[in-house]
Amino acid sequence: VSTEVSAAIDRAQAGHVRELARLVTAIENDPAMARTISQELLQYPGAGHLIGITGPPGVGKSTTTSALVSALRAEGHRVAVLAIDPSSPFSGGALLGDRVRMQEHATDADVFIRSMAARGHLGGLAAAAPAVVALLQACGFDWVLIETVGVGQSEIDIASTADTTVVLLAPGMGDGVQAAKAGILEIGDVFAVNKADRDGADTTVRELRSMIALGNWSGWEPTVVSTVASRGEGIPELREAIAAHGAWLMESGEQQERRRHRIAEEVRALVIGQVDGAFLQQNDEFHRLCDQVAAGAIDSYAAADAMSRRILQAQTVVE
Ligand SMILES: Nc1nc2c(ncn2[C@@H]2O[C@H](COP(=O)(O)OP(=O)(O)O)[C@@H](O)[C@H]2O)c(=O)[nH]1
Ligand SMILES: [Mg+2]
Repeated sequence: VSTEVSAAIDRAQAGHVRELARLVTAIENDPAMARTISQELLQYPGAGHLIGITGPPGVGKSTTTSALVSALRAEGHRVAVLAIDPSSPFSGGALLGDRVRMQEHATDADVFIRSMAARGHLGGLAAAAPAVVALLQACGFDWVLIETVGVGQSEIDIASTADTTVVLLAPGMGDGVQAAKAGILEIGDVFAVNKADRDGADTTVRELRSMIALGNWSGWEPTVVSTVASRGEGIPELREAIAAHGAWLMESGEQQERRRHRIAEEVRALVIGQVDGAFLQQNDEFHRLCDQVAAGAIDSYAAADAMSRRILQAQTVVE
């Protein structure tokens, strides 16, 4: 298996797009393959810029992402886009819209666009996405943009483990106070108030800036830009803000910190996935213990202890 995977990675690195797509699918669906791919990728330590783009549905993430891709391509970079879709186990729906939004890049061999869902990966997206990023970086995409809908906590997590997290807001739908409530004020390195062609954009920008000014920032103080992504306006400023944050990451040593945080989140997700897998394997024992609790023979804590011991004793907890 390992030599096959190694050959597949070679082909993907040589620019074979369908092979790359197959490997991504394998990471999503096939735990054994994900494991082998991860081992093979050890020899290609990933390097590059990982940008998380998050915000509420409809705010313009895909449009902004597409515009950023154009800007990065103009600088000669190879760019991969991962659109994380937690809402549906199937591709389609909202992602169709994303595809339309990014169509202009469809024929560019130096742009790889892919949507992904957790599907069969026991560690969920939090484990699958970093593995895919490692693969993309090994295949020479020096910029990887991850678009996630900021609805569930796990999606915010994925975006916030990026090197630079860009949070998109739009006038009216996400003013400063709402942003603070939703907890996205803490995760943004750069805020883009998109749809600045609409009323209230200036107010949103002002509000965000004053909320940020109230914060006690020891390192990077988040920047706020305004954009009209659909017309490409403000994209150079957004690119500039991302570059400035990237420079700060390097100078401050925070780059390494973020990488460590990313690894910790990935490994944590893998462990949780392994425990979930062990649960599935020990399903009968699990229900037997629950029956005992129901019958009043043991209490829930004793059942949990017995289950934990069982899982830890199981020789292999994966696959
Ligand atoms: N008026 C206006 N519409 C925009 C702007 N940016 C994106 N849109 C539109 O907003 C809709 C949602 O955009 P999309 O990029 O799919 O949002 P996403 O769900 O966050 O990915 C689309 O119809 C876009 O054309 C903008 O700056 N101004
Ligand atoms: Mg989108």
